[in-house]
Order: sequence, then C-alpha cells, then structure tokens
Amino acid sequence: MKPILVYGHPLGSSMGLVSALEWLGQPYMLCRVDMLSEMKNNAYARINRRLETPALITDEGQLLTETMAIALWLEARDKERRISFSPITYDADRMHQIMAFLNTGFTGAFSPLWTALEMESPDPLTLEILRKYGRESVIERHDRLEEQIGTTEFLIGNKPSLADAVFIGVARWLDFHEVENSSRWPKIEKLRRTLETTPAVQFATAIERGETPEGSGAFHGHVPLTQVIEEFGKPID
Ligand SMILES: N[C@@H](CCC(=O)N[C@@H](CS)C(=O)NCC(=O)O)C(=O)O
Repeated sequence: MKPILVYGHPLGSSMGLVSALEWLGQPYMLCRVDMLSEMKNNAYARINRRLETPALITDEGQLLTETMAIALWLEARDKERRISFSPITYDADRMHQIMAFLNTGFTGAFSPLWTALEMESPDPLTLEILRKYGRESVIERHDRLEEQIGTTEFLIGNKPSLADAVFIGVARWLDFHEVENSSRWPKIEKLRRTLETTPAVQFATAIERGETPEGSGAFHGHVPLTQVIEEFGKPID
C-alpha cells in the first residue's frame, strides 16, 4: 500500500512533511484532520494518544507518530538522496542537527503562544505572561537559527532537504502570532521566501487550504479520517 500522511490543518507543522513527500516524489496519500475539532476526541486517540498531528501510516500499515520519526522514515527510503544526504557524511549529520533544533526548541518556543490562544476562559495576567514568555522565546530561537544558516540556498547545501521541510511547516507561525517582523532575520526570511516559491511548498499550502492543486504526480489522493481510524487505529484500553 501507499503510505498515508495524516496532516493537521489549519497551520499544522505537517505542511512541511507534505512538501517533503512532494520533493521525494514517491507515491503517497494524505489524510486531512481538522485539529480544532476532529483531533480532540477518543476516535483520533486511536491514531495518536497525544492528540497531535502528524502521523504516518507506513506502506506496511504500521502507525508512526512524531515528526522526527516520520522524517527519518522518509530519509531511509530516499535512496536517490532527493531530500537527504548520504549517511556518514557531515551534510547528513548537520541535517539531523538542524532538524532536531527545529523540532525541539524552535517549535517548542511557540507553545506558550498556542496555549494563550487556545485557553477558553483565560485570566488577563496568565495571558500576558504566556504571551511575553512565548514572544521572547520565539525571538531567541530565531536568533539562534539565524546564526546557524550559512551561505547556501537551502539549510544544507543547494537543494531542499528534510531540514527545510521541518522549518517551513513552522516558519509561518511567526506571522500568525504577530511576534515580530520577519525581516529582523534576513537569512531566515530569504530561506522562507525561497522555499515558498518551490512547487512542493505551494502544493502543500494549497492542500492545506483545501484546494486540489496539481502536484508532482506522487500524490494519490486523500483517505477519509474515519477510514484511516477504522483500518489502522489502535484499540484504546
Ligand atoms: N512532538 C510532536 C509535536 C506535534 C505537534 O505539536 N503537533 C501540533 C500541530 S503542529 C498539534 O497537533 N497540536 C495539538 C493541538 O493543536 O491541539 C511532533 O513533532 O510530531
């Protein structure tokens, strides 16, 4: 079977993995999840007990969660090294280093801002603290990412890799939460604009908007969430 990426909208980090699948060019399917409604229930817990996207149903029908695990699953199957680098090279090591930085501190810095946004009846002081802490954390992590970007077109070298995929899924949160003007970090800004012009990222953002764009040909359609849960979900004790 074709692997199925379960992606979240709106603004899910999984948009980056959809871009990676397009760059990779191997057949895949998608399953769309509304994170504000469809993900918050026991049915979705059969896919991921932590009620998060992304998730992957592998070509063997196994369930895999966590962005890093899914990215490494893709890397292992990227024999032509379209979105990764030969193992035991410094480029491969650096790609892992930057992916880990992006998936931990960089992504996590936005958590207080998401928490503030999603609180149902927040008291003003808690909101203020969350927003201040979140904003400072996001700015600091952007400073640290800016330092790590060299002179190459993409994060590692001159082709988009899994590191760029992990980055682009999260990069737009800066604007969404109105943290700071992106021009404060010229290298990050340039990278983001470069990635946004790639057909893969344009495809992934159009998919996220609910459109039916022309892709690379690797995308083989959506599978309804109910079907994915029924066929591949794990029983909940
Ligand atoms: N450690 C997980 C985190 C995944 C995560 O936080 N996903 C977000 C969407 S980007 C989510 O599902 N959040 C729960 C929510 O929005 O309620 C990973 O890297 O895959």
